[in-house]
Amino acid sequence: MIGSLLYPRMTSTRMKFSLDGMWKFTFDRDKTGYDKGFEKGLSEYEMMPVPGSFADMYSDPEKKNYCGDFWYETDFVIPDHDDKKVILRFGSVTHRAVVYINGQNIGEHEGGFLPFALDITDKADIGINKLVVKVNNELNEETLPCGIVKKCKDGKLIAKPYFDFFNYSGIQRSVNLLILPKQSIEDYSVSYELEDNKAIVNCDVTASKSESNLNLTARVRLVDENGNLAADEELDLTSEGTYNKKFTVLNPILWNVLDAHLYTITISLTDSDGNLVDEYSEKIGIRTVKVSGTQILINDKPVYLKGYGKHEDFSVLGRSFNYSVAKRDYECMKWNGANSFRTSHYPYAEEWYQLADEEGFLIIDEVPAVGMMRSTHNFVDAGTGKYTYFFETPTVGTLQKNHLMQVEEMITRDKNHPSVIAFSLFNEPETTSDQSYEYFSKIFEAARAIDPQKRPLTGALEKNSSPEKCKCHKLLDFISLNRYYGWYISGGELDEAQEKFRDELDRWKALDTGKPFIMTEFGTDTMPGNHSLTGTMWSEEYQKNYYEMNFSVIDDYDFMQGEQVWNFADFQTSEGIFRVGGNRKGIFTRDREPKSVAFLLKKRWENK
Ligand code: CKU
Repeated sequence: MIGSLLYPRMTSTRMKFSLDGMWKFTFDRDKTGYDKGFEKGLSEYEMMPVPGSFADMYSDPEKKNYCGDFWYETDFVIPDHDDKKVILRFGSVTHRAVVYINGQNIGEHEGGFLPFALDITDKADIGINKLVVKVNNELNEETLPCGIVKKCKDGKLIAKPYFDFFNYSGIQRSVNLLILPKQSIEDYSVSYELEDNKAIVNCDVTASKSESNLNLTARVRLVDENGNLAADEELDLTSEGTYNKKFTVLNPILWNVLDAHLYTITISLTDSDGNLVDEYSEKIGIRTVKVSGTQILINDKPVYLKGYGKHEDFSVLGRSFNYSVAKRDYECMKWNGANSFRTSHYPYAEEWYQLADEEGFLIIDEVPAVGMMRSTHNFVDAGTGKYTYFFETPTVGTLQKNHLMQVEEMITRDKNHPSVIAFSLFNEPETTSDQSYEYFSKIFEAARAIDPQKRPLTGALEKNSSPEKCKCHKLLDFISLNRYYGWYISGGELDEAQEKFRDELDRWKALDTGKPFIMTEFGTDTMPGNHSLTGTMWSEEYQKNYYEMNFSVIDDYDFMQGEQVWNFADFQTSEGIFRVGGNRKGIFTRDREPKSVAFLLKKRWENK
């Protein structure tokens, strides 16, 4: 059971203290941390920012590429808090954490891109406490994302990801201390149906249980962006601690694509004397998402997705969240007429979704199920027909458990964001075996059951997942294709590439899936400033020619309902002969300046 994943917020009943700052930090190369009593406090350390990705702090490659155990420590203060409970909430720790307070193990978490909250009420003292976190960033075939670790002769570990982004790790998102009422709001969800001039809102609330077991009343209040009260309803108790109400909002101001309108929702719990016990407030948007035939509908109107596959990636910051970078990214995306992005290849920091809610951006929210093909160069191998029997491995059951857990955590965390219009449950696994179908049908079934809004589910398919061989596309509500015709396939030969691309789309058409398709990846590595009148590969001209060709194909198929180019910006990867200072498929450079193709996209997207 996962604890409350509600975003940490102050309200009249809740206090929040940030633990961000410089923490003590040390690597633990020989894994002797416990022998040295590190869980009680670090005897050797340097200072490290939290949040932060340690890799980009260093000049020493051994430290930058460090793989294994490492430790963080900070002191924090718990103020006097009467009869309240104390929660420690990590935005994410990559890839796994064991947490100690004053030397005592208080909890663990697997997975590097989702939050976890630990109740430390009885495990910490009022006054100063010592918090130690043992982190590990190793990858294997049972973790999300997948990879392996190479052990060198001297015992050094090197991460070998089965994915194409740098294995940034550490405490990469904020850490907060929360002081909450003993009986508190654990979770809530909202879903919508639209009828003429009204929205039916279905609201569920879960309250935590406590020994006192007070008989609480739950209420929900909606206030629109102009400050008008749109609903004020008491919920019905459905079982101990769970409440529900379906109510109507008349003349709702709908949240829409690039036209965001938000309501403030306030959930409250009161006792039998009418005293406020807990209150939680945030912004939501009323809108529906459906797939109908080959169209994706927002508020029953078709939408064409224009935008990007992204990464959380920036120089020095690595994968840690920064408001200024996020603001800049939205400005770049709006500048060239994008309306959407996919959180390739993991759930991003929660603030990305809050900004999208405010901007009217559409997000395909992806779980970190990437690298489900046994290859450290699967971006190259994918096009070749190479097959690695990934889902035929006996340990796949453990991977599946992890996968299910992270799907549950992601949907629980992100379900109320109007910007989240779909969940992507995988990126480019091997999908041609019966085993892969069996594996993924469970994942899709679970996701469908968890999401209160029953949003469309998808997954990004690579080239081997052809219309003839892919066993998993039937699980998807819309089909997402990652295709590199003109780069990994027929690179430099755009005529041949075009033929092959058209041939594949014709074969999908012949299959008559009846579903919408979107391109979730297509692109070319491009060195900014590298120009070529003959349009050779890696030049800015080639990137433009490539996209022009791809667009001419996409435009000929009605079932194509979106295009998300790869990638928004250049990003850091593992080093290798295929990468020049990282992946260069950005439409923008890593410092967010446009390559020439950005203007081509602007022209197209502003008119599409
Ligand atoms: C991208 C088989 C293609 C995989 N796709 C995944 C993505 O993470 C990579 O960065 C390809 C690329 O640029 O190669």
